[in-house]
Amino acid sequence: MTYTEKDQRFKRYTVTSALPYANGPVHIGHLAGVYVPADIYVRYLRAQGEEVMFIGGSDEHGVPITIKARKEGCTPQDIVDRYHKIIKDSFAELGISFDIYSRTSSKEHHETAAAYFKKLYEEGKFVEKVSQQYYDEEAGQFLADRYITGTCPHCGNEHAYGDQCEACGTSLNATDLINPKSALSGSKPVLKDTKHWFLPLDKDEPWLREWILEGHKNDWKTNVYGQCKSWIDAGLQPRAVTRDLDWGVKVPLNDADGKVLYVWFDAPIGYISFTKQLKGDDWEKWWKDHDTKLVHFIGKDNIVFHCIIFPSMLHADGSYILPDNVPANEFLNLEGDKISTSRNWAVWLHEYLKDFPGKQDVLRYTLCSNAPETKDNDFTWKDFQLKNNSELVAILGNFVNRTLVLTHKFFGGKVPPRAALSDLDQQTLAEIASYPEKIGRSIETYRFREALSEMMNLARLGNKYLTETEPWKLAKSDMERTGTVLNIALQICANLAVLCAPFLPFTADKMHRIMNLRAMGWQDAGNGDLLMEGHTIDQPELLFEQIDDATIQAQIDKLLETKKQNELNAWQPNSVKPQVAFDDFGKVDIRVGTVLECSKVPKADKLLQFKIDDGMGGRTIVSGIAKYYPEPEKLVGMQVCFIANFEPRKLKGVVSEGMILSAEDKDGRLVLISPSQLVTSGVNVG
Ligand code: B3M
Ligand code: ZN
Repeated sequence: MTYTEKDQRFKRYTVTSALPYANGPVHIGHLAGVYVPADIYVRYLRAQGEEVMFIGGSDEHGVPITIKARKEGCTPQDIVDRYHKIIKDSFAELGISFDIYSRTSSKEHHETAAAYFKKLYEEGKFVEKVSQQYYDEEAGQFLADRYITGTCPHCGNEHAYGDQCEACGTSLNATDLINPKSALSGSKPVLKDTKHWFLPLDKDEPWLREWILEGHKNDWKTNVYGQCKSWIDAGLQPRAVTRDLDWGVKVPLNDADGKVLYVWFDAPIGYISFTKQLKGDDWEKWWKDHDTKLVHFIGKDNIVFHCIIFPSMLHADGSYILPDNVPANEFLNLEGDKISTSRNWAVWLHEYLKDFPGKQDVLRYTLCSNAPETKDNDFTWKDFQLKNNSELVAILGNFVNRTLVLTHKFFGGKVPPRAALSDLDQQTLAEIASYPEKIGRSIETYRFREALSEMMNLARLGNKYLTETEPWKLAKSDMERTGTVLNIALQICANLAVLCAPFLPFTADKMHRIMNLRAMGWQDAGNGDLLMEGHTIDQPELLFEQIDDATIQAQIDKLLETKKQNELNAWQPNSVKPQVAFDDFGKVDIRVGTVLECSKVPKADKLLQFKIDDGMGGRTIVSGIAKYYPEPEKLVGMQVCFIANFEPRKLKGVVSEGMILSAEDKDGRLVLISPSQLVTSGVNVG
């Protein structure tokens, strides 16, 4: 029984989650935005006894995958095979309970997507247009925008892409670039005619306006509704659904060699083709019956595709239902910075699972309680630790553990009988009854943070009840009353086992096991009689454990290392100083000398003191490179370059007669410059 009136109309639920690109692993941003809320939703519906299908899979087409393959010198298939496996396995380990997790490179998907296109083509639903696009004559192929680089007309960055300049953030057309160059061969691309098929979205505007702007004004999230409104108000344009590319679903027409379906045309059809793989001949009711509720879980960057373009594709076919809701989330940041696959600024799910074995629910909890439902949000490791230690351990874990330990201590692990009820007992039992609906309503309206915090409120209620009744003290004087209190506390535990399951499935399983609970549905919860008198409870085990500072610091250090690495990767040579005349250069007297002695300058961490054979009787030079040469005596015999006519300077009491030359590497390290062969001490450099 669902709680919102509207949902009573529906007999079954088709729930999809965005298909992640198989060009990298999944990170916490994907999880918080899409997969954790989707999984909570479907687990809840299943607990309600609803008929649900939860679809997931990898999006294995698109230009980023072909680019990655080129970079790594392997095939696109190699790339998607690698990441599909990592993604699929890590989702399974986190307990994301897909009914199917498939992939768009599968034969079934190619057939379904091609047939979908063919039907619309035959019914005249596309418009054909010839346009000019860049072509690489050496490589013999048309170039996707990302395969063209050139100078940005706005900021002069010489490495702008055909779709965007990453230096100034402007989005570009490939033809805007100055001096365009093909990333395939390096040659200058030429413009050439090419034919493509377009979905005439401009014609869809009237029904989209009515369906979304009027029909879903009140039930779609404001961020989703707002994006749709601004797209529609700006006027929709025909959209190409084919591309000149050799990786993807081939366009199923005779005159379409070298063309594939645009990745955003084929990927959402994946939801349908995976349904066919899962349900066989029975698939259609999941997509065509009007008593099926279709819900797409996505991130905000996918809103237009799921609210406007895919619905237009479904509408063009004519036999499909449209999504009832698209509860898109905003973005999750990491430690105050945008999550980025290319900058490796992320917490990767498969790495988390390795670093925190058995702690799937801690991540699920943190991501849900911090989910970017209405605005971008930040994940920090300190907050993760706090949520674990002060909420999961201190509230939920502590309540359940206290109750089970006391039951063992005073009643041998058997549920004690309930005697006369106090006002507080009655009030507490009445409150338990209100939770299934409170939590359920929030989940049904996609307010998962609120739902989770309600669930935790039930654990708080339990703690408060124990604090007020103090059964550990009661046991000294009134065993009957102690039994009543623990009976009620145990009922709360059993209710929590049911109500926490959508959020914390591993914990729920553990609680079921320890308390020997039968399988229960949502309707069973809210009841103060889940555990009968005399029912046996196994030995308690801790549900959660503290996460210490060192563990958290290790994760923070890993991110700091990434940050450092990114800075190094972004290194660029300094710009060249203003020109100098030959005569000016000639004023500097650079020579080669041989190190005779080298030692640390006392009381100066940074300085080394050199005695140099300069061919003129020797001299002393002090240089600030001690940090990079921890064993200065080893430099004896080495030849170095130095400025011989540098003004003498006193450094920490030592007079330095010149300056030794070194190169500063991009990480700030100083490296001595030495001639490539031995030369006579004192000769000039120039
Ligand atoms: N692969 C984009 C993304 O991962 C895309 C989603 C497809 S859903 C049909 O953001
Ligand atoms: Zn630019």
